[in-house]
Amino acid sequence: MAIQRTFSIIKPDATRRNLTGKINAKLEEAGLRIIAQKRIHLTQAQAGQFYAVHKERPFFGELVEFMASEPIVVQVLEGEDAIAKNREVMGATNPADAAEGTIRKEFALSIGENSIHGSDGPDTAATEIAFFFSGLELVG
Ligand code: DAT
Ligand code: MG
Repeated sequence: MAIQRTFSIIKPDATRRNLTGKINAKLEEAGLRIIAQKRIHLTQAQAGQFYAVHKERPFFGELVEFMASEPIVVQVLEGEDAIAKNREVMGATNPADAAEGTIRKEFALSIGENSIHGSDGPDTAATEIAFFFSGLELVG
């Protein structure tokens, strides 16, 4: 597997509880390098655009409201097989199903307030990185 880049968000439930450092430590321990990172506060319109793929789902309104509720930390992670590796260290969407040692198992509050986002494939990784970062901000 080649070196890949993926996109990650530390979500409002985690920034609110001051968990950015603990989550970053787990990402780094998994072998991922944080090559870009910034703290931003999305508007509901921006959150809706980012999660547009879920707009028909019953939880969409709740998701958008949550993601715009408080600041988030957006990141680009780089490493061997980074997309799958990041999904593994994140754990299952629902923390009740997440494996021991994963970020969601340790920190998530619920299926909605689940502490972290990670791209689910190469195409979404590229689109999501470009949504938040310019090429100049990516320092590999
Ligand atoms: P993931 O974030 O693991 O890729 P997803 O892409 O299916 O999961 O959903 C995006 C986010 O939407 C997820 O992190 C939390 C929220 N979500 C998903 N399913 C939900 C549900 N059944 N109820 C409430 N929120 C949900
Ligand atoms: Mg997803």
